[in-house]
Amino acid sequence: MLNRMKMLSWPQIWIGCGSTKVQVSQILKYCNSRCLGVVPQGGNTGLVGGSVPVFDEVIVNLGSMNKVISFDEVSGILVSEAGCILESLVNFLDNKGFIMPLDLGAKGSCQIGGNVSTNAGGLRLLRYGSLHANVLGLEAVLANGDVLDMLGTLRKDNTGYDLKHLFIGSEGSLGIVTKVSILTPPKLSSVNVAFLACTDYLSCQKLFLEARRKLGEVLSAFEFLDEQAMDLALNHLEGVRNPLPTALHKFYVLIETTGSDEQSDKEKLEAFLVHSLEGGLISDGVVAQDIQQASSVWNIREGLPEALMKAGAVYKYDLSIPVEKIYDIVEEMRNKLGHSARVVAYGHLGDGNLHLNISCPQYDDAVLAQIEPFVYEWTSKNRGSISAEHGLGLMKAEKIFYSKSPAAVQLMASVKNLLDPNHILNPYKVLPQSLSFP
Ligand code: FAD
Ligand code: 2HG
Ligand code: ZN
Repeated sequence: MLNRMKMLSWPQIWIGCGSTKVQVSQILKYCNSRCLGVVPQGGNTGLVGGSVPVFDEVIVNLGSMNKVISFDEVSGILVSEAGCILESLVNFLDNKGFIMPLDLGAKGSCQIGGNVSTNAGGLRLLRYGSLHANVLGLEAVLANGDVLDMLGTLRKDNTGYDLKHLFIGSEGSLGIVTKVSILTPPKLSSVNVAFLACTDYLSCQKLFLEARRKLGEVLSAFEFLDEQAMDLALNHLEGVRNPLPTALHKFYVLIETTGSDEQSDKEKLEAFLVHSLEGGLISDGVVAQDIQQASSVWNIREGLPEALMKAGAVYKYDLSIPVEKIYDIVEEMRNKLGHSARVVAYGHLGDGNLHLNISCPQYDDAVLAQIEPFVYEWTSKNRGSISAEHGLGLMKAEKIFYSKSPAAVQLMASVKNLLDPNHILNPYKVLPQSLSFP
């Protein structure tokens, strides 16, 4: 179906300064008329190979479409071009007294268009919800070059099907997102970060329940890492030190609260910590005393993907699992693999999202055969998702049936066919090649 171009290197189109949807439209019209594959690309930080070409597709990078279009200081609604780097939007909003509703370790490189296209989760989803809740509108260019203006800025609009949701999380397979309108929360003055140790996973789980009960509306993040993850951070990240250095604990939990009343937020957190210590849920802990200490605690958690990359080869899994079962798969995997690989677990415990990483000195088919399909079958059997927040991209496209029914996948294929009948947009990604397209 696709025309292969005889090229020695990938054709890349950097949407240049002052570029517009019209140029994106012209590129897609041209490629569509010649059945040339196109890879939409943002900051290229995706973890499933969605933003990289497989053969000779044209790369359309949105990096230079990086302007803020408008910001409403009353409603907190931000409208920007898709190529804005997440961190630059964070800085823009900081000056206005607002924050982005999402935050992730890749914020210095990823783009808001990439975030929307992957429906990125990250470190604040627990508090502010997913991008399906915060994106109010978007503009997308379809495969045939048509510009679809859905750039609404309304919180409520029930007129017909809400088509923007098709583009949130479809990983560039249905259109190129060129503009985004997003609801941003006000920046609150009191932020507290605690780093705690637990002796077993059940305590982490109970601690989460207690945190929801006792910290209520101020709870803004609940992240966890295990002993192996901490060990990796200490060995591979520069300038990282253990805030609880007396011993290596089995589990660590990072809790952040964000509120508007410094004294009452602090008191709430302290009461929660005393209660958790007395109840035996935590065995040790510290509360960051200033912004430097808070960011050094966050650096441990956010630095884990980098620590893994430095440690050698890594097999990465991003699983949604009911919170009470999250650590079962980690232990089963450790039993299976023995000493042949290192099983490292961390993630957004508050969202039921485990990042299961299996680290080895080099890639090894024998190790992989022990991991897959076991990890997918286990997740499917426990009604989890084989991709909680990273998407399917190229690496997981064939695994979709572990999490979606054949009927649902077939309907996805029909939608793809309708919007991109020549299948030029991000070929080989998201949907399995085995699929029969109507
Ligand atoms: P890219 O990697 O360039 O692209 C990702 C996908 O979106 C591709 O399929 C691409 O074709 C498509 N795409 C990009 N831009 C557009 C566009 N304008 N229109 C249409 N399609 C487009 N992810 C999380 O969910 N939570 C995390 O906490 C998190 N932390 C991370 C930490 C690190 C250190 C790293 C390296 C990655 C992390 N990620 C995380 C993964 C990644 O950063 C996110 O998926 C991010 O949203 C990708 O944005 P990007 O601009 O880099 O997109
Ligand atoms: C995170 O939460 C990212 O740090 C990356 O989603 C997860 O490295 C990973 O597996
Ligand atoms: Zn994550």
